[in-house]
Amino acid sequence: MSIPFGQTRTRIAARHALIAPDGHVKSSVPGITGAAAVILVSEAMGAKVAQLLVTFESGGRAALPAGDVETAGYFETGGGTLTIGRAKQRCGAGGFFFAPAGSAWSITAPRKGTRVTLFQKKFAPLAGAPAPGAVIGDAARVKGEPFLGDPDARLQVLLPDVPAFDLAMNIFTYQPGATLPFVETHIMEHGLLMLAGQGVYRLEDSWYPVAAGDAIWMAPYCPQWFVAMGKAPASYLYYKDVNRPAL
Ligand code: UGY
Ligand code: MN
Repeated sequence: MSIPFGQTRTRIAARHALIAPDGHVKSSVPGITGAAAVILVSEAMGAKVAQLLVTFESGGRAALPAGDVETAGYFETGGGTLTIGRAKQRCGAGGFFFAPAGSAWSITAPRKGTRVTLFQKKFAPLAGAPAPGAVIGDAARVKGEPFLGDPDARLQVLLPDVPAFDLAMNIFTYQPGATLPFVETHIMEHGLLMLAGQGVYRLEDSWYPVAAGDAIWMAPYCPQWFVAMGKAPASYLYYKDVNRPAL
């Protein structure tokens, strides 16, 4: 959509960012072909995580080599064949995966228009903990638990919350009017994609209207709060770094 007079809801601040879809620009990403890849969050804005939105054409592919980077991915729409090391599985919308550092992975034979979000970070090993294994799953099979006792704000934890994993990928779904129960301020960083619905996100001392398709970055200690608005539930996919010592 073209917006007159150079307006956008996008806002890039030092400690948080809101990236609205109207400003998306494709990047050439090594290993990703036949697809539009938009790097929504990266080290270039001060983040320690990268968040990519990849929209595949038919015949497109993503084939990433083994290295010190780990990847958590989520199929927002469409589907494709996911391979992580020796594991291979067809994923549809709602499919998710974790490819550990040291494992090559690929998405092949995607349906045209398949949208996949990738969160990538350098793996932080933990002495005494095993290396995390590959995960392939379906969000439809992960129960949403009430968040801090609120049945109208439900959290799906997609990856194992054990010391081996230094990142989490979750889906938060709010009924209209439901909120984060307080303004969170924490050491964990977030990358986030609005999947459905709309609401208002507080980031530091600014309040932003947000809707499906918007991406958000929250630096460590960025005060954050959300209220779902409108007549349909709002949900977002998000990343956070977890399970590592403070120093
Ligand atoms: O897991 C979280 O920190 C989550 N409650 N934060 C958020 O939704 N902004
Ligand atoms: Mn949080």
